[in-house]
Amino acid sequence: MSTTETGTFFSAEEYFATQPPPADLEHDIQGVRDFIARQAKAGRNVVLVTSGGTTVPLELNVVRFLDNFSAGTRGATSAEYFLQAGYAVIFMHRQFSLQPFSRHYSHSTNPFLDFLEIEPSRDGTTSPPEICVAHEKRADLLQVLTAYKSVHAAGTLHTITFVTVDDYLWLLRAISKELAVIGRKALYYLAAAVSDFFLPRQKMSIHKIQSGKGSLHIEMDQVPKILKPMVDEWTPDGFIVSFKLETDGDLLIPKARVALERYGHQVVIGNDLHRRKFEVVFVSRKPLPPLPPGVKVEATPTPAADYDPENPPPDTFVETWLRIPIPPPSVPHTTNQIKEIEEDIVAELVRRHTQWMEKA
Ligand code: PAZ
Repeated sequence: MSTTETGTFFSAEEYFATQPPPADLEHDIQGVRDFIARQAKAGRNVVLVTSGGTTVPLELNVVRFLDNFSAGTRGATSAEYFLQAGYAVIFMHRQFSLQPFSRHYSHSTNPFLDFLEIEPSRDGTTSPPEICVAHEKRADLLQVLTAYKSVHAAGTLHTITFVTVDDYLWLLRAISKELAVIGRKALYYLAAAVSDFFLPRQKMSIHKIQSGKGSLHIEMDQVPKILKPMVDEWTPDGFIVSFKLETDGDLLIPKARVALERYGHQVVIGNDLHRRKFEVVFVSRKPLPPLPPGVKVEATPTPAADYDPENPPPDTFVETWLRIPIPPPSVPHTTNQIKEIEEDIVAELVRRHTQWMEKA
């Protein structure tokens, strides 16, 4: 652990040595292990989709916590498209955030009860009234229900939940290590909004923080950058896609490049908070030119002495923008007929992952 003028920095190792795991970790991971074994036997690729926001509790007996805006739309929607593409999905999501299939009937945008109608009993007296699905809702519901039932029958979706940033990090490490057994067939789609700051257990108040002493000052530490050990140690052969959210669009590409350079994973998908449903940018390293026949690379080349990873040369990277038309406000977003950008994101990733496996 290093303490500087700007705060305390935990390495991933120090973090896991000092912050306790979630109580059900062993049990949850056994479920994941069994799921992966079944999918490996069936020869399927497996994607870990993380989705929704993490919380940062402020007290051990937690009353208050820091949260973020993510509803889990990106993750839940993408999971459906991965399933459609033949992947098995481990869906690791914030408790009570959106989930594949049921997301179409979220209580706030498309309440389930609005789908149902009461039909008076047919003979008018003896039998109770019947419940049926409103006629205009049937086509959409049938489509969602058919996909949902077939995924259940195939056993290709495994769901696991987190609440705090601690839960998230412990689960991510454990699942990555499990998925490492299928090597390049594992894809990681890290769409969850993970807090950059946390309050270590050792600094937390046991009981509810009391008011009456004026303003509240809490100093949080930085969450360790876990992509580095994920790439280097936990799952070195996996195809790892991280997301970067910014509110200043000009920062998207530079920050994505720095992340790729620092952590060495395969793709960063940049998205602007207000445009994320219609526009994303894929940032990746340019493929290296093919080596002459017979030449082998023995080790990763050492970077030049003046190389600054915080400021990598721009010609190392390639950016691909994906855009879909913005639907007019008159179109209700509760119908399945609207184009979702996740369809194109997933199609592009499946293409890249397939190439990556073929190269092996
Ligand atoms: O959950 P949602 O669909 O509302 O939002 C998705 C998102 C913006 C959280 C995701 O696309 C993303 O960028 N996740 C990473 C956020 C980050 O930079 O930590």
